Amino acid sequence: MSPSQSILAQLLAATNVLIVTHQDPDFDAIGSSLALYWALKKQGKAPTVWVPQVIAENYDCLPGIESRAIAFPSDTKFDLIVALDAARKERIAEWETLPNLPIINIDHHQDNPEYGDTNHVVRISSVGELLTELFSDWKWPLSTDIATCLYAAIAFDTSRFQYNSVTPDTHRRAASLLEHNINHTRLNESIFERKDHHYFSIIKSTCDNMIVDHDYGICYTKLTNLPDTMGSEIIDFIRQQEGMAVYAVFRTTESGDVKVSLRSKLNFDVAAFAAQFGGGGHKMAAGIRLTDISLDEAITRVITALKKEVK
Ligand SMILES: [Mn+2]
Repeated sequence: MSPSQSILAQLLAATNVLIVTHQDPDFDAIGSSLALYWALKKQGKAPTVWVPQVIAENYDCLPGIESRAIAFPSDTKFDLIVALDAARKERIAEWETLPNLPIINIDHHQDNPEYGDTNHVVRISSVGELLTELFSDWKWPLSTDIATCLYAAIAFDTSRFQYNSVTPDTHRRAASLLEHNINHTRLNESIFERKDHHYFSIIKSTCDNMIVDHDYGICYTKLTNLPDTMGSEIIDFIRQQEGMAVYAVFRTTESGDVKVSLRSKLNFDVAAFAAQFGGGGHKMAAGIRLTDISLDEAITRVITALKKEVK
């Protein structure tokens, strides 16, 4: 049986389905979770989306966001867990709390070790796009709510359809979502254009600390107080600098670690590069976490290694 049909059979056999996603969830994580929530409800199931973290106000554009469980719903006896957009089991928010049940792992990170009991890991723009394909495979009808959540997930993970993960099928699937009377203009505005004063002060620090190395084609910056949810926004901001091969954002975390976000524009494989520091991700987008190191030491180590690789 294909993973798609096996997942369908398990979902149809279950009643109480627990939907989980990665820590510091983004619009692909939450949008996909809520899309599956609405789709399962349509099938007569009792799904629960568990997001044990504070999420920003602009997520209120996603229908069903208020129905998520914040505390673990320990009074429900679940049949099945579906993990969405979580590259590793340890990336699932509060994964130690999960009951011992079969896990269906639906993801699009190329370094996903297939930790689930059933795995559907596909190289595709977003989990939102992957679910759009699965629902169509299963002949599950869409609704405005489902389509809104899926569209938000795809628009976010492709940064409004600009990444090279976007294929003709991505647009065909997004088009099928637009058939369901969704307000994509308002959705995009809510996802991308509700920045506050704090955002612009971070942009200012980003510019003040930015190094553009034309000899190596490396552009990077450092930040000390960047909220986790803004990681991708800052790297997307600096990648607008022309003529670079690799972009990096170095930042300290609350626990004192240093997180490095990497993006590639030419053919440089940042996932392979990140692996030498224990990091991972996609060819064009990857990350590293370094412990017991200062921000400036981390920059020296990573940039020195990067210079050896890019040339
Ligand atoms: Mn994703």
